[in-house]
Amino acid sequence: MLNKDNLIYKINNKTATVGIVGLGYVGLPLAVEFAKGGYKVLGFDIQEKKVNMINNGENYISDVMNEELKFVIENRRLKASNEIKFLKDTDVILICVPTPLDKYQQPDISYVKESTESVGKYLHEGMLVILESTTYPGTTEELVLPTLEKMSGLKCEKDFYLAFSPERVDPGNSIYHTANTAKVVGGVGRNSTEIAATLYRNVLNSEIFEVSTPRVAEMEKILENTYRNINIGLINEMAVICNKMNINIWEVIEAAKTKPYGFQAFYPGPGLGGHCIPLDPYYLTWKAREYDYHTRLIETSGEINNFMPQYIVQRAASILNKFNKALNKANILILGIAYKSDIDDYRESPALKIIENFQKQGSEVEFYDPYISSYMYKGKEHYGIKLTQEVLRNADLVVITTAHKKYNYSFIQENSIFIFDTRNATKNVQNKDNIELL
Ligand code: SAJ
Repeated sequence: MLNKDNLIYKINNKTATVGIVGLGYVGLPLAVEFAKGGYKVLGFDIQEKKVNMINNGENYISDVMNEELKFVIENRRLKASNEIKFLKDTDVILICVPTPLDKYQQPDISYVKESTESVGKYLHEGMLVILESTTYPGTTEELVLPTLEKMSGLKCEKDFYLAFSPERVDPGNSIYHTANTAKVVGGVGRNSTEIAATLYRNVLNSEIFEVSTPRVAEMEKILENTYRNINIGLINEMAVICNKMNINIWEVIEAAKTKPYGFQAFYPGPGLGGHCIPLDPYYLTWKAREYDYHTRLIETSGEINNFMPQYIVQRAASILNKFNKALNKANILILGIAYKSDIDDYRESPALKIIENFQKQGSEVEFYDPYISSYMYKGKEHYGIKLTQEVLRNADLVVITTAHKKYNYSFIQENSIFIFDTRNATKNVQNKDNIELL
């Protein structure tokens, strides 16, 4: 077991060089953690702009502390490159590339495939490879393993080691981050699991939970995010029903939360954003077809969540009706582009679809988001405006789509004709006469 003992030795005495492929919201925090933990880290990203920013100590991920990035760069613990050949100087490689869906809601596994092929080119004896990207159960053993063996001529579990360990980055979460969130690890064999677990135990101060195979680890990640997707779909459906029955869904949730067991609160909203929750379940839907199984619950939840942006505009239309106004030519002010509060990420944000739906009805739409001054949507750049008393007073309807803490909700309430609050963001505002909740 020379390779295994040798690699464990290098991991434990921190002489192993760690390679991170993909320096996004998962890869960069991981690179900084390993560098802080005393490892030499080589980060790879295809985007030269990111590579240059990192090497200049310029941070672009809000979950990474600026001074920590500067420290590891200045102390030469971390170096970024867009030259994949640097992988030959590594002992451990973590693949943290995107796993999006294509326009048919089918998994786009091309980033995983391409990065695996790049790793295969430089794979040498005694290396450990870990895939962290959320993906369908079976990816590691059916795609990554054969590609690495074929390209290198090496044998897994003998010459090199391979595991899957799902990332658990919750963008904007001030309590849980890379270093203190439990990590699940599933190796292709006992040796791979042991080595991968040893690696994470050397740098994270959280539980490292070992499972028997990569597909268990792949499936548990899909379960985590499908659980959220389904429960958000449920609460969105409850919100629609409660509105019809003139029941305040937000009060219902607060009441349900008094149950100390067996209930976790989810909240309705304008739709499902982000690059994980709306997408990951469809990796399972796609794979399940291979087993002649149709994931009805996932698809139904998706239909409900995808309906919400349209529903928001329907509700806005009925509010405007009360003022004898139509959507057509109405001035609509959207507060919030980000897919969730207090972050600057608008991937899959429902606000983008809501704006498009309003515009299709002839509304004049402006937006203000303290974190996002402009956004790209369907090839066009959309620019926000400054939030002033005049802008608020000119809006026939203000729609709160993201509950950023930075908004001054009293100022907004005092200066708006009417507000449709899809996030219960105005819960602490005293005067609610001109506010309607989702
Ligand atoms: N949302 C609701 N109601 C809720 C919760 C969320 O409408 O009760 C919406 C949010 O506004 C947002 C979307 O769902 O548009 C997704 O929000 P999220 O916080 O569930 O998802 P992400 O993508 O920001 O981060 C998640 C992580 N979130 C949490 O665990 C709280 C976690 O599921 C994963 O670690 C991460 O995605 C990932 O990378 O999979």
